[in-house]
Amino acid sequence: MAAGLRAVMENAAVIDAVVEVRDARLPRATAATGLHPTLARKRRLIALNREDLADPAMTDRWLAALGREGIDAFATIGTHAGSLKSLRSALFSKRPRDGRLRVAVVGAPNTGKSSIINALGRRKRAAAQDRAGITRHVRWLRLAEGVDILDTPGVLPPRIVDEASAWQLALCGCLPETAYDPEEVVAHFEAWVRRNRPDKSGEISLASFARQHGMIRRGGELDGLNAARKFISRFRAGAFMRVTFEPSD
Ligand SMILES: Nc1nc2c(ncn2[C@@H]2O[C@H](COP(=O)(O)OP(=O)(O)OP(=O)(O)O)[C@@H](O)[C@H]2O)c(=O)[nH]1
Ligand SMILES: [Mg+2]
Repeated sequence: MAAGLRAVMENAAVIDAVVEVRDARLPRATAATGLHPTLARKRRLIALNREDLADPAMTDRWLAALGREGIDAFATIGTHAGSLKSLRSALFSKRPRDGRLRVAVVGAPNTGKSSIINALGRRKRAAAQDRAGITRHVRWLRLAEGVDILDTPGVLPPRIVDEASAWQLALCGCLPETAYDPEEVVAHFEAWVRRNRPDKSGEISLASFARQHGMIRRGGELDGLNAARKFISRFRAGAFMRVTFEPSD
């Protein structure tokens, strides 16, 4: 088990709340499953992170759907501390009057967990302290009086919920690079856009992307692999469109 998840699990008994970081474009496939049974019973707050890259109307629907389930959910941009204000206040409001609230962050790979911890902990980082009494090598960042956050997030495997999950997780950066073929991923995305976003299908073409970027081998053949890699990295930077692959209903 990865060190971060081990730290979270080992501290399960003293953790009061869990912030589950999901990718707002794939809120189902990046849901944290397989949580320690002790952690599964804790207060849960969900951050739909990378909301800047997701379809805003779909994010609103997700927030409403999670709200109907009684879950505190927030749309966040892990790299912008300002976007974490509501999440931060929700954590503070859960702080027990006579004690402290200890928070752990968990989520699928690359969903923005570390960014969120850093952004939440920024101002109080100097006050971070080791608590050898709880678990060695684990640091708690003091967010404010009474609220501490475990500085190592727990990484949980994403879920392949349907056939499309694998390429969508790959495209969004939640699978290791060795786990997918970039050209196949882009081909799936092109087909998805043709079906679901015909308005954009003219813009989403690996062949024209490769040509635009001069990714052509001697002999005129497209350098598909390198073009697909570059395309994926441009997608992740939000160059093409805001998109949510999984609807809330
Ligand atoms: N556009 C955008 N980028 C983000 C957001 N949050 C984080 N990032 C970027 O996404 C990348 C991954 O963020 P991390 O915070 O390292 O993600 P993580 O979940 O800790 O990743 P692992 O530890 O590898 O599982 C970084 O390049 C961040 O700058 C966001 O809300 N929007
Ligand atoms: Mg991290």
